Amino acid sequence: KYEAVIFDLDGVICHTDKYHFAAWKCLADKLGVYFDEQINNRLRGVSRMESLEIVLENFSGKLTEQQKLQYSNQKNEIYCDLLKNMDSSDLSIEVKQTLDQLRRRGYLLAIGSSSKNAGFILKQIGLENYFDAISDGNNITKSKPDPEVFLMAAKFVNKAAEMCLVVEDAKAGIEAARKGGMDCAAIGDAVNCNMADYNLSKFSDILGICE
Ligand code: B16
Ligand code: MG
Repeated sequence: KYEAVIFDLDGVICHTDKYHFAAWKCLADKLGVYFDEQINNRLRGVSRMESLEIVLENFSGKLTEQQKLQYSNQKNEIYCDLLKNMDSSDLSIEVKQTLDQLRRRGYLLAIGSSSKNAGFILKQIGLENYFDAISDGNNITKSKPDPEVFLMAAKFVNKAAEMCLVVEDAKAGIEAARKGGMDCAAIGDAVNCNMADYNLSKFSDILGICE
């Protein structure tokens, strides 16, 4: 049924949540804003600037656009420093073996991530040259739930939307896939929103869908 699989990166291929959390917490502490894991969960799949707006919901002061940009840059510097801790051990054997198996079965494999750091993360986990295409925060103007990032990924692998299966861990990502006319499989947190075509309890379950 499908010819390509488009994977979200953070929360699907690997887990950068704890680094996002640590970096936002650092910024929130500096601004004297309350921030916890629950708020961090709302940042999943959302762009950096939109994430900042969510972090600032508890901020009473007013910031100029330039200050917001400065703060989001500060967060990103802390985050990128933390990403240096990642290595090939952050890619699970299950994920790697499943990807290899999909490739053997003839599927094209792409990344569809909101992150502007996708290339760096893929390099850290040893997958920098692995995927047939990478669509990420650097080639889009609208972040998930807009379908742009997935439509670009489909374009990069030269497949129509109906031929692509999206794998996502965030509600914003499931919405994006649906708006783009793609079937989607939810994993992790996204299972709870009950909006996907398939719910995966583990990554290798994809092999049951893409036979
Ligand atoms: P950056 P994904 C998303 O990646 C993250 O889930 C989200 O928490 C983050 O704000 C966004 O990337 C932007 O990331 O600041 O690195 O550009 O899940 O779409 O792979
Ligand atoms: Mg994600």
